[in-house]
Amino acid sequence: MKHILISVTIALFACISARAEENVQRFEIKLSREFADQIGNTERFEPVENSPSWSSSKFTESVEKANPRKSGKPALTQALDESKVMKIERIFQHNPARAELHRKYDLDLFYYLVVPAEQNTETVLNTFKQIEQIAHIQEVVTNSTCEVPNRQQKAAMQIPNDKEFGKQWGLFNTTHPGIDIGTTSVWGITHGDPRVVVAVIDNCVDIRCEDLTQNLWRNPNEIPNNGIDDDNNGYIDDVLGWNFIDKNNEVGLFSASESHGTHVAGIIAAQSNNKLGIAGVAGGWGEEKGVSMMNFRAGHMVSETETSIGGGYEAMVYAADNGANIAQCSWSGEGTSMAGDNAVRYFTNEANGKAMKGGLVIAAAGNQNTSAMRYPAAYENVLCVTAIQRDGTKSSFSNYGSWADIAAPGTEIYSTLPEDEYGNKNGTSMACPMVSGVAALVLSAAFDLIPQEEKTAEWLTNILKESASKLPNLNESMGAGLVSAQKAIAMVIPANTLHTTIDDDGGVVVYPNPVNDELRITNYELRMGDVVEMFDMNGLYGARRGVARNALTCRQPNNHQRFAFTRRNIHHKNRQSFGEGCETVNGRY
Ligand SMILES: [Ca+2]
Ligand SMILES: [Ca+2]
Ligand SMILES: [Ca+2]
Repeated sequence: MKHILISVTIALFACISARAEENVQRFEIKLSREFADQIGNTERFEPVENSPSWSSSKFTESVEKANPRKSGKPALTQALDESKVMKIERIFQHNPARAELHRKYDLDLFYYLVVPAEQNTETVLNTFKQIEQIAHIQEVVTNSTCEVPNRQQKAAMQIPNDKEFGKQWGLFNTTHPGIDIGTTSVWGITHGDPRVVVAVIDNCVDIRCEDLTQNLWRNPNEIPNNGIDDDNNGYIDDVLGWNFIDKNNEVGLFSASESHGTHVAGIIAAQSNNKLGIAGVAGGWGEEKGVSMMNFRAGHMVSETETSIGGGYEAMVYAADNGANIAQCSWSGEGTSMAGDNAVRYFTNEANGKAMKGGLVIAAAGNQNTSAMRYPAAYENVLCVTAIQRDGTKSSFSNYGSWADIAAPGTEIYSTLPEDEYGNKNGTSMACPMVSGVAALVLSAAFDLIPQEEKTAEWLTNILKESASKLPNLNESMGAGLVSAQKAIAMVIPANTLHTTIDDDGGVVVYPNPVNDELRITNYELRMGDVVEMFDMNGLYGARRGVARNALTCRQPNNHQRFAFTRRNIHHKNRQSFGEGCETVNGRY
């Protein structure tokens, strides 16, 4: 029973809702199509005022019309009265602009049934299973964030400055080279495109954080604060996202202790290279914007160690309707929900962002150290993310199993916290946004390169899984391997689009780095002392690290020529001018 109570999310104020709804239990119901068409698009139903009965309520009057009362109450009215149902409320808000699509996925059929806690759960389930207008009923499943409580978090907080990047082993691992997601290898190609929208479906995000403000999504067709739903999407004044807990447009920080979403958001798109705090995986570069983050209040704290995501699937449908292509879900629950399953299919097929056809739901595997499936991660078409630690082994808490797709750093992950703080967190919650960030980088690199129709959830999933790095101490139950931005981007930008040019000093510039093990320059007239520069991890840190990182070797076409792989800042402002002599380079993987 406890897990039903804490999933409750509907009330005027979040802080009140957790308390006010402790005395209710909630069910997910799916109406029959015929009945739903009779009652129309109404968002919410309640019993007749000043009466405990549903007789003659708007919800039941259409039943009566269809099945005229012979004697006594119609069965549905009787069931509602017997179970003392307090409220019936749509799960997925009516969206006039996409109503037909919502109908195709049955999203208009799902409602919450709110019942007093003292009602017997089994009796309620059995009662409504007999009602012909109710096609499906189940208890509401609780989804909680996948963060492992970190008792030392406060001690780990540090005042941010540019040097904090050194703490982001997940992006650049100095103690175990190669056990990271390889973003530094690709930031010269893309650091995130603002046309790619990632929905950060989480408790809340401190949108005032200095390192986060630049990359926030804004609804381009909604005029703020005029009380009008300008873009006709069903939500009034939804400029920065939506609050599915309080049902209003207020997103942002609600309490400094609700730090989960802020930490997740920073991992994906904290502003990179701004001399401040941390770098996001797809957080732009200085004043160049990274991917756009759509924000929600989709959950709230229920105890110091538990945050319930009660509005996760509602936010997923909003994200699908308003331009997102990635649904980033660092939360999970142990049961399936029919409404949730439909929401996932809707996002996968119908998300209307421009970066791909449909979208990809990316979800945390959960932190129970078990192979028992968690959702949404275990739904079909959802990319399930497990967590590893700095040495390339499984994080002790990470779930695993045949349903796992890919691994990412999830232990001691440094990111943004509310009110411009920074600190470590642990969990598959932290691994998941690493993968969402890399997925967003892939979509950014592919935005103008590959037709939208070809870029499906399956396409993106295959790229991420096929390019993942196999780690010796990670077995298949953790997924295909460690997510690799470097190898994923290489699959999008094939070797024959490599560019070479001669820079001011006469060195040959190869861009991007095409090789894992060998670079062979075949028919290029090189001069004595020519320098080959690699735009890669070796480019950013080559001087310090040498070129051994990717086992990079060079076969010299002529003994008289000297090759060197030297340090060069990968973010080269003039890279657009590189374009000649592609055929002179053979990169081999
Ligand atoms: Ca709107
Ligand atoms: Ca408006
Ligand atoms: Ca930063």
